[in-house]
Amino acid sequence: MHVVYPGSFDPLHNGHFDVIQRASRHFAKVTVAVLENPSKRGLWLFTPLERVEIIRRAVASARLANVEVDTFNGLLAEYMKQIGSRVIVKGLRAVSDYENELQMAHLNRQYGNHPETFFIMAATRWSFVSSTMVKEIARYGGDVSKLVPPATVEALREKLSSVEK
Ligand code: COD
Repeated sequence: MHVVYPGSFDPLHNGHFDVIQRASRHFAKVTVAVLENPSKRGLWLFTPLERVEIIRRAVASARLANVEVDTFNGLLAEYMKQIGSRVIVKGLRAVSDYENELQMAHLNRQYGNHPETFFIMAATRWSFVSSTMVKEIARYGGDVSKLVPPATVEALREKLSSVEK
């Protein structure tokens, strides 16, 4: 089965990467789909291509041969139809994620090729990690190397040093 794991991934952290690795063990093909649309939460730190590059590097280091990375614009369900996948994979951290994810799962089924959503429970050790917190810690000079793959550490270092210049 070909599944799609969509998200902002700004940037990739260990919670995301754990879901990618676990999905790759259970499904024949996993497409990690990076959202290009501007977010309601404001501007991205990384461009879509930079986010894709970070994920590609992490996937290559872990030798996940059945994982590919792509970008998408607009409605996820329409993108699913375009690439011919009917299953969305999402990570679920806590009850706080549930309501929003339930709403998205129901709405996604009404568009495109009516994709189903499968949930993977976040690993306990990563359930508290979010891209927002990773960016905040890194901006204040904190060490995020235990929370994100090495590709993200390097990208954050480069991006934040260029922002400071
Ligand atoms: N552990 C495990 N999983 C995690 C963790 C963690 N610590 N943190 C996040 N996740 C999961 C999230 O639950 C999500 O499934 C995925 O990882 C990506 O997370 P983010 O934060 O990078 O991405 P989101 O949640 O901002 O992505 C939202 C989408 C891009 C999926 C959504 O906005 C979307 O589909 N947009 C397209 C427009 C559309 O179709 N809208 C209508 C939807 S009904």
